[in-house]
Amino acid sequence: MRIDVLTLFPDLFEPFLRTSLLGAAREAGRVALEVHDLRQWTHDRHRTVDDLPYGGGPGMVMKPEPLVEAIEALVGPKGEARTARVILLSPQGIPLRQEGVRALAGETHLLLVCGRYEGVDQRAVDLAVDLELSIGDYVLSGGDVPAMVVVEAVARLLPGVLGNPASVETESFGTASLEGPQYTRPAVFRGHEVPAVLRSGNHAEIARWRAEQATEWTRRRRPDLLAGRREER
Ligand code: JCQ
Repeated sequence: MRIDVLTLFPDLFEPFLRTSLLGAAREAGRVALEVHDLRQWTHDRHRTVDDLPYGGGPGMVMKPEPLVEAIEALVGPKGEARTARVILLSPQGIPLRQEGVRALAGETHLLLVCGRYEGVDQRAVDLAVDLELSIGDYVLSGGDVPAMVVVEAVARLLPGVLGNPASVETESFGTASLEGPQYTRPAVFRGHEVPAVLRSGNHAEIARWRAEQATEWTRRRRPDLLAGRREER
């Protein structure tokens, strides 16, 4: 799989892409990741990427020309023939869930576009973007951190990227519920014991206890995840 990122802050991605999971995935040839500076596609002396909003209001809006030129240079014009999925990270996007991450991991090529300022000229979105995604109902100052979230969530599902693929199967949202509590040594820490069942060696009992805990945590903390309900909020 290939993932390109288009950003005003390419330096933000360097240490992230060198981290263990992604660094190893890249070296093993599981994923080709490239970061592109949007200012490469400006033509003026000041390398301008933003301008005042029509109709007034606070802040700035990203100009359409550098964005559309960059996207078309990297993956071609929007339409049937384009094989890459162009994704804008934005609070106005559709919420990203694990099922969406799985769908993205099945694509061959993603281009993640990182917006800044108050947003992107709508014509650039209409002309060049396939999909707007949100990583949650809060506002950040740019799409860079959301793009890293997408890269990490997708990359760890690619075949051969995780050392231990079983964890992909059993983890939360693979099962539509939260995981319960986890413990490691020591058996007693500051007077708090690890639940005896986990030290019993009875694997059927352990599996049953873990399933109960998972359901209980989900009911208490994320009732929206239960009963297969997926409500608008
Ligand atoms: C993504 N949840 C929050 C901020 C404008 C496209 O225009 C903008 C993009 C951003 C960055 O994204 C987020 C976000 N998911 O803040 C402002």
